[in-house]
Amino acid sequence: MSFPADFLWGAATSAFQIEGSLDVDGRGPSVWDAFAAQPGAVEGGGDASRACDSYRRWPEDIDLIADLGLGAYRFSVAWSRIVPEGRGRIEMRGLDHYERFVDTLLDRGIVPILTLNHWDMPQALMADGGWAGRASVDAFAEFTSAVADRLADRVPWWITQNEPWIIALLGYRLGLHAPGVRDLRASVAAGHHVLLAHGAGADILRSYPQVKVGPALNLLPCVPATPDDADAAAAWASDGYCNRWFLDPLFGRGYPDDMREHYERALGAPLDMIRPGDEDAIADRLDFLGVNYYTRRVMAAAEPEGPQQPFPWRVVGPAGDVPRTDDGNEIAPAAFRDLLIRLHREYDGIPVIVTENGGVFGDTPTHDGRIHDVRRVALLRDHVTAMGEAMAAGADVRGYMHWSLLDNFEWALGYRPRFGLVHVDYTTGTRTVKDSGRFYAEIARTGTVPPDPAPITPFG
Ligand code: IFM
Repeated sequence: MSFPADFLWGAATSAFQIEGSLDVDGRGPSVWDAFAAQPGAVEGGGDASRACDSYRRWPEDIDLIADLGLGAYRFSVAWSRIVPEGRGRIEMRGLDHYERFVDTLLDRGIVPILTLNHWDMPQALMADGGWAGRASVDAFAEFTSAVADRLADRVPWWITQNEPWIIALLGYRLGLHAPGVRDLRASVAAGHHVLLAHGAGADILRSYPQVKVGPALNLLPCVPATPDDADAAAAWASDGYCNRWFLDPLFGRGYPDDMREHYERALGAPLDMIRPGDEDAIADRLDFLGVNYYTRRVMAAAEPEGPQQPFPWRVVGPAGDVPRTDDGNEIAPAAFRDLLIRLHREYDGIPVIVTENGGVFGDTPTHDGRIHDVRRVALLRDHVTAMGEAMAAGADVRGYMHWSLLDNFEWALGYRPRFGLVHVDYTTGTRTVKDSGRFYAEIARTGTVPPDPAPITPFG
């Protein structure tokens, strides 16, 4: 199996998860600053005030990317470094920072893939309800314009929104992420405004002819737990909840009726936050689709049980002893292959960039000072192979960004889950390339998957 010569091999991070330096260069507070400060919100009580210290150590991070031979890097621009008060004043020191960063990537031959909203909305926008309020759409457009004015002449790939479903679910329905809201109606509104903001941002970005724009969706193949018709119906319904609710309007089909009915039943009210014309303002504004893939969902039919469980389905997880990451996710590369083929067939042959894929493996340095994360090597091998199979079946995949370049701040789970190709010692900030990083470097160098995990050679 060999990949096209111009295939983008890269790695991904986001600003809040790696940068630290939260009070530097005029940055304003974000919703995650406020959320992480609440007792019990983040496992281990950690916050992101230092994280990987990448706001200061970014030249070292770019050296790492270059040494790994990666051709692309997906990063995000911290919204509250650019618009500290959420509206109005633009902070030039923030723009200057990202301009230096992008120019250095380009000097090193690394293609920048820029994410605008990776969850760190300015806290000031909570006065209007954050994403649950419609004013968020205009605020996002202001942010997009400011960043585009400075960088659209040299950044080719733009991601408007990262994982709208997770923002709606964890941020506004379950309260497990910032801003910690627990309200189904607010969560539907938030998801809708995130999509509307994608539309508004895409309209701005598409006025720059060389730019390609898309959202990054975390997509979860939903499979029935048993051959029963009821479980098959639950799997399809759950697909409406996590996948089609976002895919269909983005591709000009409007919100799917089946899921709209589930929401209206659960809320006992029409979805009047979706106004006439909104679906048109979301539709057909993507040059590519960013796909974040981690695992699949195994689904069974269930009785709705009130606000905590308002829908007639539940996740039961896979039966038996399946391979799992250290956070319990099933490792399911075949579902990844099938997802990419499905997107190609059902969504107009859309070009895809795999904007995230990875897993939690807690390996740390052993006596030889190295990190032998053999399970991440296997995950990489199996998912890259699955992606190659999907491409052989016709899927138009243009790039693969492993999540993540670095171990980093994993939101409400703090620093325990390690996703990196590169280990970070959080006390000293020292970066050490893991065996998986070397293995991935070999994939990127050759455009093929080595038959066996890593011909390991000393690095650097
Ligand atoms: O760390 C996150 C990232 O910010 C969004 N996608 C999933 C990753 C792993 O949980």
